[in-house]
Amino acid sequence: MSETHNDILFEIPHYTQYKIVVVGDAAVGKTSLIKRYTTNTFQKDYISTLGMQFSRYEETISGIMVELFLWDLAGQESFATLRERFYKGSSGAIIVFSLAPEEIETYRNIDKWLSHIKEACGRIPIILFGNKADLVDQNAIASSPDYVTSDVHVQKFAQDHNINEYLRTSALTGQGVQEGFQTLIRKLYHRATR
Ligand code: G3D
Ligand code: MG
Repeated sequence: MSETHNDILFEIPHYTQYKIVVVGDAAVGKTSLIKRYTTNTFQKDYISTLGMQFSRYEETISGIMVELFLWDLAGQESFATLRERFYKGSSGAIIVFSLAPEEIETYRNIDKWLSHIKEACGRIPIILFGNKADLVDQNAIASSPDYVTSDVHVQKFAQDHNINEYLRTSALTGQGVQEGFQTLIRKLYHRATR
């Protein structure tokens, strides 16, 4: 019986490190999304963040060892000095807004977050999360153009603003969270190795 030994010719996994900033208005779910991604649990009673916080997280994606530093802010982003420190060295960004109808202004404020990112980091990959998708009729926003945050409008907005991708997410159910973060990480990796 012959056996091939190809299985021992594995490639040593590449190691890489990224800082990712997660931005968006207060209470859209930034901290919950980071928690969901890094621990896969939704904690209702998370310890609220003061100033900036970051989580360090390691994982292997497609054979690549990735060390992630996920940063988010707790409402004091108006201080320019803090902002500079917060954004410094970011490889990529996630902008979060809330799909909840009463939080529609969080969608209108994306422009502000985009300009902060551009100012501090230039052009880096950006993914847009429409969070709290569990609170809306997703069939309606996916199929009908009648809502401000209908997929068709948000996707157009994303395209017009050089945002790489838009996903509906929920930190509560986990919908889109894994996919969203990993889409960004893959984008960063391919960008770095091009
Ligand atoms: P922030 O870090 O952007 O400020 P948080 O936001 O993660 O602190 O979340 C703000 C509130 O929204 C929290 O509620 C949290 O439980 C809730 N939340 C976050 N993500 C989701 C989601 O996907 N779906 C739903 N239904 N709620 C979400 P509380 O009541 O603790 O203030
Ligand atoms: Mg927070």
